[in-house]
Formats: sequence, structure tokens, C-alpha cells
Amino acid sequence: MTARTQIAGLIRATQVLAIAAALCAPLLSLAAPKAPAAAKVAGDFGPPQGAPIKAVLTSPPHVPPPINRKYPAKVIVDLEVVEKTMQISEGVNYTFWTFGGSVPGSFIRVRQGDTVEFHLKNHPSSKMPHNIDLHNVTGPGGGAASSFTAPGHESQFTFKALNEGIYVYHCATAPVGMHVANGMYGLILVEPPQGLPKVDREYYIMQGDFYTTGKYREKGHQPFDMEKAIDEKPTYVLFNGAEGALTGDKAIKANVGETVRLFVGNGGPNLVSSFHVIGAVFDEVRFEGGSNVQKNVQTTLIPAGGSAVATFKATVPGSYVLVDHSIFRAFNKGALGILKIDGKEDKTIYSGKEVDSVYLGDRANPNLAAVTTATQNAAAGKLTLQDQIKAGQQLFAGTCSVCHQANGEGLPGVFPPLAKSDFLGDAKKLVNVVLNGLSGKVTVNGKDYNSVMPPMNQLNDDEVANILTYVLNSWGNPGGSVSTEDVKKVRTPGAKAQAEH
Ligand code: HEC
Ligand SMILES: [Cu+2]
Repeated sequence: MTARTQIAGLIRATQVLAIAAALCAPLLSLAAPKAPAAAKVAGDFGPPQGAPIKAVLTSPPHVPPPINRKYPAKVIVDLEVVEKTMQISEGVNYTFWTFGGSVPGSFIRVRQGDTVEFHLKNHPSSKMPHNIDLHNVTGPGGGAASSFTAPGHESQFTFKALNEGIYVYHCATAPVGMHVANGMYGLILVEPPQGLPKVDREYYIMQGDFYTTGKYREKGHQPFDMEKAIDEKPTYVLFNGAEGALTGDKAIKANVGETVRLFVGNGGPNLVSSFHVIGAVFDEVRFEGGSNVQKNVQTTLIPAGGSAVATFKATVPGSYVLVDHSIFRAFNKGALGILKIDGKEDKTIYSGKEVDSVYLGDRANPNLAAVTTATQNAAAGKLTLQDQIKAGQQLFAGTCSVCHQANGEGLPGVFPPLAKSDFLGDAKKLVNVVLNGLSGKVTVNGKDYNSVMPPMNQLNDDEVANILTYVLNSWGNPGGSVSTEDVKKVRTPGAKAQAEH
């Protein structure tokens, strides 16, 4: 340690002491009343009043209406666990375990001081027992200990909502990670007695990571992969349990001038989320779902098993992309949604001209139905050239078109053309370019290019085959087709070594 750092250390130590002394008095006086009493409004923690009320539960992205009640009540929550197969991505099915039939589970909204009588049912068709741990519950296991429920059974427990805030709930039945990874989480909002400030729109968004034995977008029914889950290597990172849950027709909406409140949770089980809306600043974030407000936030960190409330004003119309800013998750694992703001442009704030494709690529149009059709027909042994071309066209957009352009013309001196390219040779050579990339000098139609095409090996064999078939049959190219088998041979390391020798 040098003399200078020693002195700096000493100064820091004395500063800390001084600050501690200054803080001591107020800390002591704060410590006297118990936590709930600080936010207490007369009578709010007394016995429930009036007739029992049945809680309104909503599936994402919807949020139950504000409570607007002036007294604490007995609130009955009826939640049923259902194990069901749903689409996790276009043409990809997954067997989710759900609270209320959706991932994330039903949104629950109560008022601070309410006495909540919780009924957890487990559907008779379930294969597993389940329970619930609500992070706002003060008591062992957050309710988990009292709610273990076998298939076809129901359990009941009661808790008082002592703390206001937005809280995660989740299943806590062993193996806990597996239950959470299968979608068993949701949010419960405990409103303060006076309610939350009024806004125009409220939405419910929850991130989760998913682990399938097949690769990203590999079609068909995909089982859970325990090994990937333990290694924390998700195949999908998603908002609201499915790729496309918040894009296209399902985008969340607002109008210019409106205030939007997002209740954002992160179920995990493994990843923390760097939640961000591209092109917007959150005016306020209640970070970690707690009572403090941070203003003017670009990206808010949401821990696994944590939440946040982000509020902002819709000012400029257009499509705003919701992402986990750990950005490969957004573009290669699905963590992407859209908030569509309609209304009049305000040129003083933004000049206008919206180009979806800057960020979205093929995700601007989430409908990759032709890709699914091609995969299904291939499995059934009746894949046609037309199926391949149609699927390839959808995949080319946003994958290859970024560089080679939608019309295949490329960009002079930078990206060579694919339209009427004299480079397009046999299938093996083309597959090699896509899977392994290309660098160094190449001559296409008499012009030299000396640049780098990155490997596109994130595409699966079907996708590469369909894209290349589309390229071969477009823009006056000679035709022909590339099969999944052709791609498989080049991808297999042994085959590749052979091809190179
Ligand atoms: C990031 C930009 C980029 C993307 C994306 C890209 N390429 Fe390329 N591609 C290039 C560049 C640059 C070259 C020339 C490389 C060189 O100079 O060695 C090239 C060369 C090629 C060639 C050989 C030359 C020609 O024009 O015929 C083919 C075929 C090709 N790319 C196909 C594709 C296909 C199919 C996709 C989509 C799966 C794709 N590329 C995605 C940049 C890209
Ligand atoms: Cu469970």
C-alpha cells in the first residue's frame, strides 16, 4: 500500500464515522415503530370489513383494475394450477406448468391490509404436486408450507397483506428450479391504501428463461432439458412465456399523451434481466418492486424472483421494442416485445421516419408460418420446392437481407450480390459459406470484394436449406434446391474436414 492510498483510506474511515454519527439519531427514532405502521392509515391493519370479495385475476399482459376501496377486506383468491402444452415459438411446443393457465401466471391485485384467503387448486390432469410461495407473505415458505397440493386437490391458507409493493410468486415444489423453469411464476400487486397514482395504461410483463433439449426454434414438441438448466444455458429467454407473445397483433398499445405503467417481473429461474425499452426513458422506476422511486432510467435490473414498476409517458408514435439488453437474448433467444404507440408525430421531439427493420429484422413480422409448414411437410416426407422457397423467403428477411439487401443486389464494393451471382456453385460450397462464413478476396460477376461474412451457424439445417433454395430460385438465379441432408453433411465436423482436403 502506498502512503497516498493509506491517507486516502484514513480520510474515508473518518468520513464514514462522521456520517454514521450523523445518521445514528434519526435511525434510532425510525427503529421504534414497526415497519407496517409506517405506512399505516387508520384502521387498515384491523380486522377485514364488509362482505368477502373475490379477487379479479387476469392473464398477461392484462392487469386487474385498480382497487379503489377505502377499507381492508377479506379477499378470496382462487388460483388453479394447470399443466398444458402451448406454443413457445412458431411451430415449437412445450409443456408448461401454469398458475391459472398462462405463463406468467394470473396477476393478483389486493390492497395493503387485506386479509387474503388463498385457494390453490391443482387440476386433476396434472402429473405433479405443486404449491405457492408468494414473496409478499410473511410466514414460513411464503405460503409454500401450507399449500402443497396433489393433483385433483385443493389447499387453503390465509395471510394479511402487510407490505405494499409488487411481488413475485412462484411454485416451490422440488425440484424447485424445474417448476419455475416450466413457467410457474407470476406477480401479486399489493396497492397502498390510497392506491397508485392514476395512469392510462397498465401492462403485465414477465421474463423467464427456458431450457429445451432441441435448439432455438427447432420445431416440434420440445422436452425440458435439466442439464442446460443446471448449466444456466437457456434455449429461450422470453417475455410472457412465448416468442411473439408481445409482437405483431399481440403488441401492447398506447396513444400519444398517455401514461403507461409496466409491471415487470422476472421469474428466472436463472437469469437476471436488464429490462429496457428501445427509444424510451422510464420517467420513474420503482426498482426491485420496492417503495423507492428512481427517475429517468434507461435500463432497470430485475433480479430472478424480483420485479419493478416502470412508468413513462408516450410521446412520439411508433414501435418501441422491449428487450432484455443482454442483447443476444433479445435477438437470438426471443426476449423481445413491442409497445405500439399511436398518435400524431411531434417533430420537435423526433424527426420521424420509422424503419422497423433497424432493430427487428424478421421479428418485425413474427409470422413465420411458412417455416413451420415446411418443417411439418419435411417430417411427413412431402416437402415441395415451393414450401422451401416460401420458408426461405421469410428467413432471408432479417438474416441475409441486412447485408445482401432484400432484392439480393448487395451493396457496391461492400456486400456482393446474390442476384445473378456467378459465385453460386454447387450446394456444398453454398452451405459452407453460410455455416462457416467467408473472408478474403472473392470475385463476383467480375468485381472484387475483400470483406468478411460472419458464420451464420445459429441457423438450423432446415433453415439453411430453405434460405439457399430461396436464393437459388430468386432474382433470375438458375434454380435448384438444397436439402437438409446437404446441410447436415457439411455441418458434421468429419464431413467438413473431408470437404476441405
Ligand atoms: C453481415 C453481413 C452479411 C450477412 C448477414 C450475410 N452475408 Fe453473405 N456475404 C457477406 C460478405 C461481406 C460477403 C463477401 C465475403 C468476402 O469478401 O470474402 C458475402 C458473400 C456471400 C456469398 C458468396 C458471394 C456471392 O455474392 O454470391 C454468398 C453465396 C452469401 N454471402 C450468402 C449469404 C446468405 C445466404 C446469407 C444469409 C444466411 C448471408 N450471406 C448473410 C456479408 C454477409
Ligand atoms: Cu409446481
